[in-house]
Amino acid sequence: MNCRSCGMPNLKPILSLGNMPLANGLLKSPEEPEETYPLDLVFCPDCTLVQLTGNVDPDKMFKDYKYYSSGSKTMLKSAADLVEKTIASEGLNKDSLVIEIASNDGYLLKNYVKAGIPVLGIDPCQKIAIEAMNNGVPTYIKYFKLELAKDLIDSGMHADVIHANNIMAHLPYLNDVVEGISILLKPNGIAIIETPYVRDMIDNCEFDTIYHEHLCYYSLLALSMLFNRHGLSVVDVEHLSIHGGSLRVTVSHNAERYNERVYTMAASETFTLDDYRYYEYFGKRVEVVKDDLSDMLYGLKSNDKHIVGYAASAKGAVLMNYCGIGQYLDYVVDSTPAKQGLYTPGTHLEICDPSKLLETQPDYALLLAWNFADEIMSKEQEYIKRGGKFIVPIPRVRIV
Ligand code: DWN
Repeated sequence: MNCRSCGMPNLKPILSLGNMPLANGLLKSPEEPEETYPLDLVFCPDCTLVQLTGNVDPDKMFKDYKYYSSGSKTMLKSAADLVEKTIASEGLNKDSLVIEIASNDGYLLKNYVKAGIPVLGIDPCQKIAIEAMNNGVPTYIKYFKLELAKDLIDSGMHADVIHANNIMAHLPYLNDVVEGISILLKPNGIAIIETPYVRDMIDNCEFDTIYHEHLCYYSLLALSMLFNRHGLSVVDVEHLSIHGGSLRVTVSHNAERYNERVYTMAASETFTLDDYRYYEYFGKRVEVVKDDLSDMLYGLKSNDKHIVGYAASAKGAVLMNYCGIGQYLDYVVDSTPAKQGLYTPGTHLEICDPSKLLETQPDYALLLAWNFADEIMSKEQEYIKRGGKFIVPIPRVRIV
């Protein structure tokens, strides 16, 4: 296999998680047959892109997607703040156009609609796109590709702003999408890309964010080389805490918009994230988390404690399957109506409404969406008051 970004053939192994079911492949019944696929992470020494070796058919993962971005107040607030900042910085108005790739349920674009700014959402999942249209966000039910970008241009569209939140990691045809962004953007337009940051994944041992949807794991250097290849410059960068640590990069054809923060972060990545040795021992640290977590849950179960999973997240599926801890959990709770009544991939645990937590009052809740720990624990004060405790697995296993 060659690098997904630069095409070079020198990929080096980082970590193999073995054969895994699809992390969002929720089952209608525990008996439903499910496919597993290899999950192998490699590093490209030529462009520093960390990536998976194999591809799974995108339709299997995204056509019946059950992840609603509006499911988290943290996400909604982050999106609203970004829109407010962008309207001001770009001087957007009724003659502008904002496009979002993987616009989900309209969680971000609805803020532009409220401000009277024309938008277009693009998302391949019909059910979620209908939710967006009900939010007043016009949405094309398609995958964003170069071909679609050309059709939009032929119909007279050029974008002042393109948003791409948590999608750059998911693309098997990287260069095709970035070329589409490049031709669709106005000369002084900007694309704002948010994607989990590979430095946080490695430093905080966030191995559960490695799953088949996430084909690529970006450093600023890798993103810069990818966008430069298509005539776009990274002109600004922010390091966000969302989703366990993300980069928000701004790219433009107009390199004069350059912010010194880009140089500072790129310098901090040199001789670290561009060096294979930085990734070489990640696997060994993952084994420590795996052993600590399974030892802790085994010990609690041996003392007749009851433990449940909190959040039927994609990362939770990887954590439970890789650490072999599904056997210690009674069930999983999740606030997403579309997930309730289904079963977790690989571990086949029933997904229930969070109200079940107070009904059965388990001794422990393993936080499978640890990136939303504050939001979730603030919601479950009653469970905690009654003596319930949360186990947070990443970056190190601890009871809070
Ligand atoms: O890239 C992706 C990341 C950004 O989000 C997608 N591939 C899929 C998804 O991954 P994930 O499922 O690991 O993401 P989350 O956002 O950590 O999972 C949140 C889950 O937690 C949802 O199923 C909803 C649930 N939840 C809950 O039950 N109660 C979330 C909150 C905030 C809550 O209060």
